[in-house]
Amino acid sequence: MSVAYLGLGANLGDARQTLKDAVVCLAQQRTITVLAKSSLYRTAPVDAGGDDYFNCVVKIETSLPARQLLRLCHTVEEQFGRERPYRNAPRTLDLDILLYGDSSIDEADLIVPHPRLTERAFVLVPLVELDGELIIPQRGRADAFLGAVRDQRIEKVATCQCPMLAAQREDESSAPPTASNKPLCR
Ligand code: A4P
Ligand code: MG
Repeated sequence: MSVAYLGLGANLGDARQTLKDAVVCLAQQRTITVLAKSSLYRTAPVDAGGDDYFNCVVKIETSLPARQLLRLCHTVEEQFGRERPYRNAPRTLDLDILLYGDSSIDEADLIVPHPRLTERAFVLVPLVELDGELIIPQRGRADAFLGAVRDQRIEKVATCQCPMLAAQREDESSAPPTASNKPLCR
């Protein structure tokens, strides 16, 4: 079994819902156990156009070798309607292998740790949320790179869009949540 971190991103269609569904899809794979999921973030496109992205990171345990995990990621992307008209095009779902144990892989179609991991707030912030002391092989602590990406816009958003949560936000300025109006979800 290996522990890996996957980055999820989307900015086409109902991107927020897609990320939630994609995490469920990953959790349903026999070869994957989802150990932890970061918050959901709304992020400005980096080196890309189109709408804002939604991004999150999941920590998984998997019986798959890295290459087979990449193949599974591509299969899941396809199931969510991923198309690749040009580089960094808006996408319904992108699944990247950020880290695979402490492996360093440098092959034509698989580079781990993900080569642009330390340059992107949309990856670093959720990674550090999951593990504040995370070490990136051959690069050191993940949180040491946060300062360099602080000008990239990233905002935590609620995973749940249920009416109860929306109502609570409207009420928050006037009355603090009570046991009766506190939502069960986050
Ligand atoms: N590939 C190599 N290594 C990996 C890896 N560790 N994980 C190869 C996944 N794939 C890897 O991937 C292109 C090729 O990378 C594949 O053939 C695969 O074998 P792709 O999924 O077609 O495209 P991609 O993931 O967009 O490519 P890339 O180069 O990884 O793009 P980036 O650098 O990840 O940028 N802004 C915001 N706010 N949020 C985003 O999610 N994403 C991008 C994509 C740009 N800007 C963004 C976001
Ligand atoms: Mg990708």
